[in-house]
Amino acid sequence: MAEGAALRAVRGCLAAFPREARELGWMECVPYLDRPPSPLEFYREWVSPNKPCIIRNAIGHWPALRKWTLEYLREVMGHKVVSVAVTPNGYADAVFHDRFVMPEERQMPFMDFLDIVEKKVTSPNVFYVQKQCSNLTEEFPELMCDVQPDIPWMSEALGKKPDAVNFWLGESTAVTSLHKDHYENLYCVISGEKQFLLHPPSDRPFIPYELYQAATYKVSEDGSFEIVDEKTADKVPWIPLDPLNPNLERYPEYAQAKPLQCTVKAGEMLYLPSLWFHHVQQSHGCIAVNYWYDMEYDLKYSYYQLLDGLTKAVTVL
Ligand SMILES: O=C(O)CCC(=O)C(=O)O
Repeated sequence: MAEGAALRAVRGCLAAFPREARELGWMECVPYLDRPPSPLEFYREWVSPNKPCIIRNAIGHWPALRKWTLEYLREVMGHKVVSVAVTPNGYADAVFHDRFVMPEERQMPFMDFLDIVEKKVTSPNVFYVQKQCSNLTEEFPELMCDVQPDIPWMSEALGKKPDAVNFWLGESTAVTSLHKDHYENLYCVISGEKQFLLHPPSDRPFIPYELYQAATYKVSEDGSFEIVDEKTADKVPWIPLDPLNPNLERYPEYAQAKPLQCTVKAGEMLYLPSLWFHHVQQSHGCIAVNYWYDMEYDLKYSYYQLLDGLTKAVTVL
């Protein structure tokens, strides 16, 4: 076969793949479970087939559900200095013009952050406690007694403990841009609600990535933000597309992708499987805790790497 025909054949296979994968296991919406499953059942029905679900009555016994008001958090944590992501537009870790821009990571007393969330103080900027890297255990250890250090049935199902337990609290204007990672993610909403837009890993051929110079927002003397390039030579691959308002002229393939959308309410837990693309928004002052369990680097991972590699190869050719 001539090279051009071979390339067309590979492109055809990649374009057909998301639909074929969907036909095998598509869900119109994210299903609900009424209670936490047994470890074996959870592994068999959800982790192994890499399917999301929302689990009710899994965290109803956590004191956090009753205790964690902004007032309570102020009382327990107010004087502590914590890391807060600050941006001019609500997008931390996202593409802005021709850069991949990370937030200013500001160290500030938690009570100053709460003043902004509660609108006691106004700021033109957007603030989000979203440090990840286990910020709940590292920066908010006083709150650990109100939740659990791990989710026992998940730890048993996977045969390991979570790599990170994260605390999330922010303004409604703070948005997490579309991305994916290698965690089996149990996302628990304590108060307010989170809106997720999800794509299965099989949608990869329709999801654009581009390479960007890494940069960070820095506040200047006059309070305005500048974007300062990182010194690293490596460019960052990131998704430039806003799935809520996709530029289909620039990324026409995305029109064929079919996102799932769901809202996770207080007391509910979303199982967000590894390698799923996710875009996240929240109600103002929403409080959440999530558990990142590292995925198994098994055949599923290798197949995804192949899909990713082929998609990149036909995009640059
Ligand atoms: O809650 C968020 O804003 C983002 C969560 C997320 O992207 C993650 O846990 O991987």
